[in-house]
Amino acid sequence: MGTALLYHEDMTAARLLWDDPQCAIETPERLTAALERLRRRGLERRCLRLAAREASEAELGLVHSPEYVALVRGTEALDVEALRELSAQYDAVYFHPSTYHCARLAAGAALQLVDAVLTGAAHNGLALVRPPGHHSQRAAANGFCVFNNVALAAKHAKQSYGLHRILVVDWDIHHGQGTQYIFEDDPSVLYFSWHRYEYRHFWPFLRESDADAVGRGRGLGFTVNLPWNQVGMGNADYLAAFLHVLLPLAFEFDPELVLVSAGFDSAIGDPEGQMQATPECFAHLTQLLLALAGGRVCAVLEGGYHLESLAESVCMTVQALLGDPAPPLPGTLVPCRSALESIQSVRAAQAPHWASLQHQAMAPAPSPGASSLEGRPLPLLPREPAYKVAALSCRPSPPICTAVVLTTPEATLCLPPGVVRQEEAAPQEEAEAWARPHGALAQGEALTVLGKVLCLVDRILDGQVGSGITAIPAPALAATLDVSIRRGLFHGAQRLLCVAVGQLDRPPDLADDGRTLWLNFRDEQAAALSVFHVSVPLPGATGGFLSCVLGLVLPLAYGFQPDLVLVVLGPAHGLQDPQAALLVTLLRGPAGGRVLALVEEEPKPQLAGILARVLHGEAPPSLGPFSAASPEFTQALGHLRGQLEVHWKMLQVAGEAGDTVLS
Ligand code: X5A
Ligand code: ZN
Repeated sequence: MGTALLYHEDMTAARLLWDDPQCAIETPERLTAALERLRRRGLERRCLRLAAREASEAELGLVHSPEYVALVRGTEALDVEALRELSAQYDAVYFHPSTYHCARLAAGAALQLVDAVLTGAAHNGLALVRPPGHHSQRAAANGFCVFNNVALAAKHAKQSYGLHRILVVDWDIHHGQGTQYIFEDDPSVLYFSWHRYEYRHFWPFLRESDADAVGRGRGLGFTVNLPWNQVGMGNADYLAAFLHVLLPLAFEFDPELVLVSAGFDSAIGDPEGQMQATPECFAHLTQLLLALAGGRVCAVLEGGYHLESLAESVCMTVQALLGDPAPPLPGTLVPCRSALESIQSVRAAQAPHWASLQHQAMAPAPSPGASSLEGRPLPLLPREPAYKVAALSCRPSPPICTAVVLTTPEATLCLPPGVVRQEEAAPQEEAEAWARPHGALAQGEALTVLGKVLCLVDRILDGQVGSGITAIPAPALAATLDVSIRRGLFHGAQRLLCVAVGQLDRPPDLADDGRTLWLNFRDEQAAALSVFHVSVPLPGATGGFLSCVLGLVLPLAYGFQPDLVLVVLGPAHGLQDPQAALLVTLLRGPAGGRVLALVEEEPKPQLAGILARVLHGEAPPSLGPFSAASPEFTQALGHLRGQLEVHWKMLQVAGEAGDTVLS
């Protein structure tokens, strides 16, 4: 088990044999650069290496017409002049005598990757292939693509494994119109694509790339297009697209498999995309997708033409597939106006088809002066200097072990390898000093646990341990949390996010100075008591839980950029195990994986084990059938977001506040 990496050297054979500026960027070096970097980073040897095989003609027939396959087969025997003539019949395509072999290997690699993941030989994986696939259609090559590798993989998963719900995420910067055409009337394949569009002034200049193309017939609502109408989209824009468009629909869809058309021309430096997202962004996107489909994510390379940016982004994707924590996103995260307009338009176009977008009446956002919250400036990181592609340094991989503090024997928890027991503790006198204000911690087991927790907080902040879980006797939970927050701040955390679920009070004498952000889910009215103190009602339905997590918790968490996240499951937290697992999984993103979970050791001692596994990079289980949030809940949440979005820009879902009301 682990991450599969598919490749075959023969795929470097095809290359452009004549002068054609449009096609010149699709080179063999794209593959060698990516593979080289994976080797240099020690990532290749952590993967399960599989050699690609050729797809059979019968397999190609899952998507392509026999005549088209025969035509491509025929190119093996053509001379350069004939190749050039045939290529000219398609838009942005070149053929080489090796193209047929390469394209069959590319398709075969995608099929084999699906086989590896669906047979359980691997958890997830990446196929490094060329030619790419997502522009290819039933009987046409297009945009460097010959066979549609990802569409073939989806058809294969349906046909050979009987899957009913497959999500295709196309993060390449071009619209995969080929994939869209192949599945536009098929409700078993949800196709999401974002793409440079510029109001149809960018290749492939199609009307059907816009947000109002939503599929047809039974497939209505299963095509999701997010057109970018400006260049320069960055990490905040991509993240907002995932949190506010893709992920709500994806969780509602509940896929059995996720296929990624993983093009990296959407990354900074790419001559085609002209976007600004940094390589780390792809680690976050991958990590977010791993929360779906039990982590069965198959990424297949599409575009990506800036070799340095491509190589680095591929490494980030593989690291995330391997379960490593994602490096924090550089810079402040504020989506741009144009991105928000695009997000708003696709949400409006999809709202009739998805329960998770309904009743999202957007309360007019208060103008800064009208906000009930003080206009306190946010302690955000200074803007970082412009990203220098050439100056990327070799990053050592961080220590990623997860430590647990338990009073019960871990045998009952089936902890995976790599999860260690935290034995080291702060000296007794020190623990006593920190415990002093709290009677509940004065002695015995609670004090022993506290000594270990103090040490664990330090070790996470120092990077010696990736993350941790502590099971605490119920009477000591609130006090241990209070001390953990103080210890984190004392030990150098600049910003500490606390997500408290259940009846837990914010420590009363905690300064509201922007160093802590306190988010509490409890049986109460939604309320923003300050910019850094937010209370949300406990959602009953899975839909309500998801809109809280995707629409509120993660935008706040990513906007806050904490050094440490404390997740506390307290009295009457009401979360089912899969919900708790999902919350903890997703909170790894904003803090470089530095999460400390505090749970009550009773009544569910096995919860600590479940959380240990997800903190260690295992995929959370599915939430089960989707149930829509009540309109009242959605409205309360929307109101809260309206109050907070003036300060927390990642909450925004519309370009022009309040000018659209979805019903
Ligand atoms: C796979 C891919 C791009 C074609 C661009 C043509 N194709 N101008 O990125
Ligand atoms: Zn592309």
